Amino acid sequence: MQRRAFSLTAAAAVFALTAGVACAQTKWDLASAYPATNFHSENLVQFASDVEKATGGKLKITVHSNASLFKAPEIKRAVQGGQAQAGEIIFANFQNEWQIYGADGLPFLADSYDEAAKLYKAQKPMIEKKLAEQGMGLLYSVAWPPQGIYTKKPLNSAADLKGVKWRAYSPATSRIAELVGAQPVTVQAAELSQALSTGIVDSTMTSGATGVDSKLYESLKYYYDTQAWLPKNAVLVNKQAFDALDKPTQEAVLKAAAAAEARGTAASKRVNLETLEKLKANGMQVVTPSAQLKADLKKVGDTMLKEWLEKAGPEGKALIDAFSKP
Ligand code: PCA
Repeated sequence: MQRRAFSLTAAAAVFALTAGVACAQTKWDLASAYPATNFHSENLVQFASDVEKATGGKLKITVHSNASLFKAPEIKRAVQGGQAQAGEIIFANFQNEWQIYGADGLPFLADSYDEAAKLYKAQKPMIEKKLAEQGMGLLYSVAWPPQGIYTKKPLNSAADLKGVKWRAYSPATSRIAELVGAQPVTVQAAELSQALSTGIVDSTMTSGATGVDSKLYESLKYYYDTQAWLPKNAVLVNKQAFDALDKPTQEAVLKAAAAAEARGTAASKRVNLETLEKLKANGMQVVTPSAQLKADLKKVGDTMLKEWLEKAGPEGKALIDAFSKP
């Protein structure tokens, strides 16, 4: 009798233990650099909630937006080192590390949503391979809306940009400034409003989305809708953290990521239209660039593509060939 009671207790204990393991929750931190109300950030929160739901709470991802956990340029390294299990970066920030990361930050190489999607298709296998070598995986990627120029004064040609204090967020946006004779100052989105209000910068090239996020209409007057390129954000995962998940959880993450990529891309297109209207409603002049300004910027783009190809070597050529295939 006593023996039987013991074995029942033991069985209960084993059961409790297994159930405990099965219900154990894994917690991930996901670092992001843009404000909580930005469409990328909202998409991340939805992604996290989809994963939590699909896994019955087994994987809980906490999104830390607005560079609250790591600053934009630090996020990639943090994910690589496992200080954050996941994080959202903008590829164009890492062009100096590897030129292929910067391809979608080049002016007029891919300047519409369709072209951006095509460029992504060509970049993706190369980027996935590089990230794997760096101990990371690519969960999904979403393009920002097309990039235009914000200024205080009207722009008839690129010559009007001489000497302006130009806020850059990437090596390519700095290079544009150099080529037009502006003074580049690198400032990430989280500090953009402050840099403008303190007069550290008085122009930038970014999307309508960031224009609204950072209330650029409070300091700047014009938005030149140049639609020059659509840089991509990407959500990266630490490979070890991903590999530690059980198979069904991994599958749930990948499924939610695919949904987030499609949802985020649709949101980007919607936000592109909405934010230009919001800029106007807040008194900003949204202007179609003059033929001269367009021609000047096209020349900047041509120079930058040539420079990029020189630095990127055979890999760069392979990417452009894959992208240019009909
Ligand atoms: N907004 C981000 C990157 C591209 C964009 O549209 C920024 O300005 O930092």
